[in-house]
Amino acid sequence: MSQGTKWLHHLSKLSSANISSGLIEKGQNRVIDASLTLIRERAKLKGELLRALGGAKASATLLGVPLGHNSSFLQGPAFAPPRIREAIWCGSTNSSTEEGKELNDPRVLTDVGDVPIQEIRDCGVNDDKLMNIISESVKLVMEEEPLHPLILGGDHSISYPVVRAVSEKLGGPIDILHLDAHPDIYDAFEGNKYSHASSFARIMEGGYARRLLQVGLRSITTEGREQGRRFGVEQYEMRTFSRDRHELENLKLGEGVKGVYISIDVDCLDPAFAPGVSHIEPGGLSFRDVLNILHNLQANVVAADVVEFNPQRDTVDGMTAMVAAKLVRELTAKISK
Ligand SMILES: [Mn+2]
Repeated sequence: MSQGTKWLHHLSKLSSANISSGLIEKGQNRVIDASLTLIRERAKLKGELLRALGGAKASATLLGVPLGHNSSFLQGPAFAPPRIREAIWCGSTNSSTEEGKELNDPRVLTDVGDVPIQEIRDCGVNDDKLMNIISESVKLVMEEEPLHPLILGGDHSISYPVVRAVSEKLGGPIDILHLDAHPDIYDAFEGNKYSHASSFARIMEGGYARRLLQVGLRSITTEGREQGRRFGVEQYEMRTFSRDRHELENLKLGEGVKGVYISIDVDCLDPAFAPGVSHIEPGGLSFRDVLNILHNLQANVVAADVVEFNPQRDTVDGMTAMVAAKLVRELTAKISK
């Protein structure tokens, strides 16, 4: 039983004990306010410092969203953000990206911490509200020039509230490059509209994306293909990757829209490169395939996420944490200007 389900059990006991829902809701709202205040003030401080330093048009800003309960299988991605941060700054490597950006320059990379997902859920807050809190947190980062959100997941359900916030804040749809073994486009998976397997259905229904390119697919059902056609998704499957490679390694996105969002599910990679994921799916991209796609992409990348790293399935030496961290490092290079 998950932490959240346990609480719901307590909650039904409390309501049978005649504790008013008003009392519970008031307390929840105070916790939510306090949580958003910390993110708002950290973003404000980082924004002030970067504007005082000058010279940065866009700075990648880490925001962790440690949420794992919308996964249909394992919940380990809730523990990923601190492991990814640790790996970003691991002494075994230096602080340069491949094309020479310096990560220890705060104008390139900064951090506003995590949305306290588990603490908020511990207070019995439901998923409708939780998704709004995630969106609100992303908007708080975007309020502060030159901060651009770089989200550390979490399971893939978080991409829906994040993309919604980015699109609403920019005032129009964006183009999305989505790297994943799965299309995550079920109408509702196992009855959960917020499932990590349904986030891109919510994104497309909401009109937050003009183009959605899905790359790395190799676990796709009939419904996944039908939903893809219904929403006009450009689905690139691994079985034709050798044919599509040239096109995918020379993408130009975002013309005529507000910007480009990149969502990377770590399981887009072949499990040989990234074993620490919940859904092991052989036949995936190599790490260099992903870097070629990212490095050659011509686009104004306004925000991104790295999701579905599951530390509970990683090797003992944390190999997938380093892989997720390098994805974050190279996305930082893409976002920062
Ligand atoms: Mn996936």
